[in-house]
Amino acid sequence: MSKFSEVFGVEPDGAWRAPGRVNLIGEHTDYNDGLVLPIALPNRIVVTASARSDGQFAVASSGHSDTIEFSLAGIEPGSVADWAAYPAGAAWVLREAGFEIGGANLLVDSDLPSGAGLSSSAALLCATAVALLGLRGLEVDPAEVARLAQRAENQYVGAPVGLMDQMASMCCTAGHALYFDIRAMTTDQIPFDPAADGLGLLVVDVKAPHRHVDGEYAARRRSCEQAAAELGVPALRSIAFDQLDEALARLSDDVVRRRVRHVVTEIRRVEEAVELMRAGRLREVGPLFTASHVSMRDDFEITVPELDVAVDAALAAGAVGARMTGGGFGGCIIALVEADAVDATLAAIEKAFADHGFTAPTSLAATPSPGASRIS
Ligand code: GAF
Repeated sequence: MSKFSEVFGVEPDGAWRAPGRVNLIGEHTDYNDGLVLPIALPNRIVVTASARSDGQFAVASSGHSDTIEFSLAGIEPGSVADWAAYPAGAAWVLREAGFEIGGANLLVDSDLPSGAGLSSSAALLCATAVALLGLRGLEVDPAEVARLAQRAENQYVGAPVGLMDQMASMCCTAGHALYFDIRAMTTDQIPFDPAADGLGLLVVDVKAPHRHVDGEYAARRRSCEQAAAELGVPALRSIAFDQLDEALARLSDDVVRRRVRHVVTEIRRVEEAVELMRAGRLREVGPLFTASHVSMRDDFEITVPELDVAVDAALAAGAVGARMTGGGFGGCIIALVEADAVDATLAAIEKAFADHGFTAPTSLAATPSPGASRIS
């Protein structure tokens, strides 16, 4: 008997998957109307589901023993807590947007580490949303599903995140990075094949405990909004790179000035990275990764010692570039390394962690993978 029929006493109608992501470059730029360049990971969340006609939801997970139940009519922000808030948030946002989703039995399964900054929250929201829509045969544009998932995370879960992670989970394609311009709401698929340049992309989970993540993320976002208001622009994207010095001179607070410098230079780095990748010069993207990390360490102040030690160790071992990826305060680093140096670079990071007395890091395969889809 399948796990699904064991838990719910019926056979599933289908299964849907949505992946996690690593962002190649463009951090904390999404909520500033900027540019991002994520790839989707092979690691994903799968939601197996059957439709119900009674307007009730039952949600179970292979990682948790309880089955959580709620009714479609009764879901309001705050009504379902803990991990089940994500599937409930997806049902809530679809109901709010007017989709007839009825009820459902949902079984969540994941090989995406949570708390590693690989966007497991967005993947769970997206996987649930595509499952609930798919059960009813409702066709919705992937970018629209991403926006709905972001709205659920902002308004139901209460996390003030931008739109990068949901777009990565919905819109990435195999073998490509997703160049997403948030202001224009346009996407472009940029071929990403490090092996073709004799390189490898190493992703390392530094296993750092997340420290004050939510509060710090919201504080960075507020600083950026405050700076945009002071500068009289709708978002920091409106400050062109060649206007940066003039804009900085108009800001009174040194911390806010550094936050702005990160965002404006980071958006420029995304443009430069994409130009280089389009020209087949991936190796030259490495120094942009490293400059991005320095900017996040010194100006945006979102790194932790484990992230800095991992980046420094990768660079000392010969990586062509390395940076933390995601929201910061823990999570993962990425390093662009010679293809035959992947293992040696990981070993150098492991040794540096042992020397510092840090928890041993783990690594992940980062093959650029497709966005959300039905799998059965
Ligand atoms: C987190 C958020 F969810 C994203 O929206 C983005 O801001 C990212 O941090 C930083 O680039 O993953």
